[in-house]
Amino acid sequence: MNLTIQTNVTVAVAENHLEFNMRVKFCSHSLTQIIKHEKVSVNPAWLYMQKWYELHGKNPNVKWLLPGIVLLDPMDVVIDKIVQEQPDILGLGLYVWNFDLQYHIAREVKKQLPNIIIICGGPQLSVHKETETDNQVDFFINHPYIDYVVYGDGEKPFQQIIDYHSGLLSNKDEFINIIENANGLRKIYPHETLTDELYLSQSPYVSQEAHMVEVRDHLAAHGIPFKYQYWAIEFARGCMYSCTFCDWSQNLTKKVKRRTHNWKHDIDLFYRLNVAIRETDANFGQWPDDIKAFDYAISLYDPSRSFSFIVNNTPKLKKDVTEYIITQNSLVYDVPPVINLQDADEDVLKAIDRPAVPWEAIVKMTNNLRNNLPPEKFRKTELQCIVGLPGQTVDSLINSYVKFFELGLLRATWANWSFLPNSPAADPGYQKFWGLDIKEVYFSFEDRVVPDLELLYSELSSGTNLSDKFYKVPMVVGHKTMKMLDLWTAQILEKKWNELIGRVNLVEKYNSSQVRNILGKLKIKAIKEATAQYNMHQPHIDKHGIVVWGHYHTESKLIYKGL
Ligand code: B12
Ligand code: SF4
Repeated sequence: MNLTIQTNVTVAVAENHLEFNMRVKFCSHSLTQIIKHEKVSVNPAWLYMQKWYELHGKNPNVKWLLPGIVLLDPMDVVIDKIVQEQPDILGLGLYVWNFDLQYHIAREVKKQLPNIIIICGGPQLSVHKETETDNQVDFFINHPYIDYVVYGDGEKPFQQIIDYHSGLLSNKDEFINIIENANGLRKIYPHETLTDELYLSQSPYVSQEAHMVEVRDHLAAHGIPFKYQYWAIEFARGCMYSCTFCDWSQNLTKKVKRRTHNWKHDIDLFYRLNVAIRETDANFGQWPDDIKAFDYAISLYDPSRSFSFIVNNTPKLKKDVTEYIITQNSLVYDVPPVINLQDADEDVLKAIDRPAVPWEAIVKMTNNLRNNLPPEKFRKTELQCIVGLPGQTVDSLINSYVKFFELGLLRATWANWSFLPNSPAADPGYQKFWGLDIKEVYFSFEDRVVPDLELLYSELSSGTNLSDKFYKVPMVVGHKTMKMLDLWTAQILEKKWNELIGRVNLVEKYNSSQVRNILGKLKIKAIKEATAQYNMHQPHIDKHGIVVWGHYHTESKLIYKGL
């Protein structure tokens, strides 16, 4: 019996190899599932690569294997499954949250399939950079299992590499956006921004519906039902601004390129697929057509189905459009209104080169939201900010909380500043000016027992594979106006504030000077707690040069997910 199955499998693989002389696997690998978020974002890069290849590729016998969207299994299983699929080319997308895991996959797959061509692309790679501080000269010495790195737009270079290794491109003279591993040295090919009108005039989705159904059903069969699948959709690529913490388009261009095909066909397709969509755009709503697409999606919305189009990234300087989108998101889709601010302090906003929006415009928008939304929806409004930005202090954050309170808003989320190697802040002059302290920070996927903190630091820093338990993010953990202890204080203050607003209705009971007093008291408690934690972690941080971002409870030996 076993023998028969074995024989059939072998025959099937052999037939595939005859039919398809190039088997290509593309993995963007989101971590969302491991972190147990309910929503899983489906990165569309695989569809864009395939669509470009359909238009410009030379090999008619490419077999596109099922893309890796989410890490659905433990790492060894993920690797085994890729090896069993026997790809000729493996493309891996590297982001700040997964780069280490992607390197691990590449290394292990190459060991087992030595002839495979491994290509890495995505925003977390800066191998094309040639500044003296970037440490990229040795990239291929450190990562000998990678054959090519792609920077910037990936569609054309990916096609070129497939064609070259299919024997259908005689040389590499026309290569763009590629860095080749030339026996450990970097061979850097020129940069080009994608401007191909044919590609931009065609839907990247419509001709690939069958493959999308396959991926959707695969995710559903692996515990991600349709309603938790958020498929990313692109209307325009690029951002005209240069906020220093951000690396939109890997900072290679500030030009915005709009897709020109009829978006209605895309929306209809996602409606048929019955999955939610989200934009990949930086400033969705900048163009009147965006609003038409948003409204069209709303016209199709049926709360009993999984399709929706909740927009997150609104145009920075068009507050009327932002207000419209936030209002509709809340009224139609019943999600909390979200205002993306980064900070309320003008000096901080200047230090991060944020496009200037006068505070009065935020006040006006908030007043309109208050007037147009039912009170229970308005109360849920959330201000999205970043903690650890240059110019911030614990007191400046308290000022921001008070400013938010004066708007009638209590809920603020402060994301950490993930350090992105292609962001303007990566400039050595900027780093030096602000004294940025950048470290590899480890987050645990869940609260877990750690008998010995030193052992944990030592295992993580020596590269012991704990990737199913911890993930790593390079982060700004301090700078000249906010040291690491202040940053920890700020995060604990946030936690205490959230506990408080969950219990007490501050807006009804207090005025702003009373709220400032309350925050002052929370700050004293936060400093005490942060100092105790910091003192415990600091010797290990100093010894190993990394940080474990979790509150450690000495009695229970539990390390918590956050501070
Ligand atoms: C959707 C999205 C999310 C979702 C889902 C993320 C996820 N885990 O999957 C949510 C909202 C959860 C999210 C959160 C965060 N995100 Co986000 N997010 C995006 C967004 C808007 C769209 C991603 C996408 O689908 N892009 C579309 C594809 C086609 O573009 P692409 O991925 O860049 O791929 C192109 C090229 O890079 C290249 N390419 C990519 N991979 C490969 C592979 C190969 C082999 C080749 C040849 C080429 C290639 O070719 C593609 C086509 O040209 C991007 C911005 C953007 N427009 O890309 C930010 C972005 C990816 N996020 C970013 C960041 C920083 C974050 C956060 C860390 C923010 C924070 N501090 O909390 C968190 C981390 C979340 C986590 N731990 O998972 C950064 C990442 C930068 C980096 N160096 O990695 C981006 C670029 C935005 C930015 N500049 O700030 N994010
Ligand atoms: S944060 Fe937003 S506005 Fe600023 S550069 Fe990035 S995408 Fe553009």
